[in-house]
Amino acid sequence: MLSKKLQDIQNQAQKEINEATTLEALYQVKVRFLGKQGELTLIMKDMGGLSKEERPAFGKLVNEVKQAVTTLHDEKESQLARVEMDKKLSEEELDLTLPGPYLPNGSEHLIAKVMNEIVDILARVGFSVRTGPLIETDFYNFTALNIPADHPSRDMQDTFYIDGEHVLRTHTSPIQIRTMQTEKPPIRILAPGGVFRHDYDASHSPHFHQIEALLVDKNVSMADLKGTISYFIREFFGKNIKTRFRPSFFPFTEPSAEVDCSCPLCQGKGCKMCKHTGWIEIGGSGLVHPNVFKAAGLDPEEWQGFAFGFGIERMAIIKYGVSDIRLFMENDTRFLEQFK
Ligand code: 2NL
Repeated sequence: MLSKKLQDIQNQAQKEINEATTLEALYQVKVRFLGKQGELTLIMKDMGGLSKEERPAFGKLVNEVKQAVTTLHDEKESQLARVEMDKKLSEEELDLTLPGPYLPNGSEHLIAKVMNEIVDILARVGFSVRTGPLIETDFYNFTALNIPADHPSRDMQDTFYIDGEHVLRTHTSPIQIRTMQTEKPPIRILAPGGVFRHDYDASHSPHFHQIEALLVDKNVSMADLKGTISYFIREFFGKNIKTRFRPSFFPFTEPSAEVDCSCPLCQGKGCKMCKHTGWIEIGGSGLVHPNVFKAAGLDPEEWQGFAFGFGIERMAIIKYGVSDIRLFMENDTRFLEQFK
């Protein structure tokens, strides 16, 4: 009786395994025959009607049937898995050429862009970049630059003092003093970077940017200075922009000259930006003062040099028509993205 039932279960299991067409259907068959409540599990508990002697042989038989059904199931399972995977591969398509999700890109800050433009132009005539600390000593920021003890730029009103000895650098000239101390002439360097002055209104920021150039060699004259700056202005603003030098005074240069360019906005005809003069002041320049050479450890009888300095914000405003210096520090992406 019981072995007839076992035979029926095996036949039924084999039939259902053969007929299963999906992995899900096959799984239901497995649960029904081989699961914890499955027919081949429960039949073991039906052995009560058998004698003690008959039980081991029947148990063995059940295990053989279980094994046979399991083998059959496993073969069918791997066959169905292959079929389903083939179906998936032929139906689903992954288009690797589709664009990815939109991620906004950052953009170079206009100050960095203008700095890089200036560096690139002067690199073509032999200048290379040096940098230095933002916190400087009184010596590098003032004394070595021939700025006297009672000079107004040393005043607490103009300079951020860290302590009696240290300041936030008010220009990038200290970089050049340090370079003259550590490198042998000839020297052709650019000193770009942030500088700090105690000054804040519509047209002044306490933190702004400068680039200075220094050349030290033998037989350097104002002609070299004028030629280099005129070349730079033509390359930076355009071939039609003229350069003009006006006598001036800086403690660290002698002679000194202010640098103007013909107004790139109105081509010199006169407009609001150049205050109807046709000219715009863009920086200062001069031949290195002998006292500066001495402070940096160079003999002014042996070496001459020229230096000049420009404000980056001012150059950017003139070239790109920026209306307000505060835009440079606000980091409003609507402003920044315009200079990609
Ligand atoms: C300006 C004026 C200038 C210099 C910077 C300099 C540096 C050394 C020696 C001599 Cl180490 N001079 N720098 C010279 C003349 C003018 O900048 O109006 N900048 C925005």
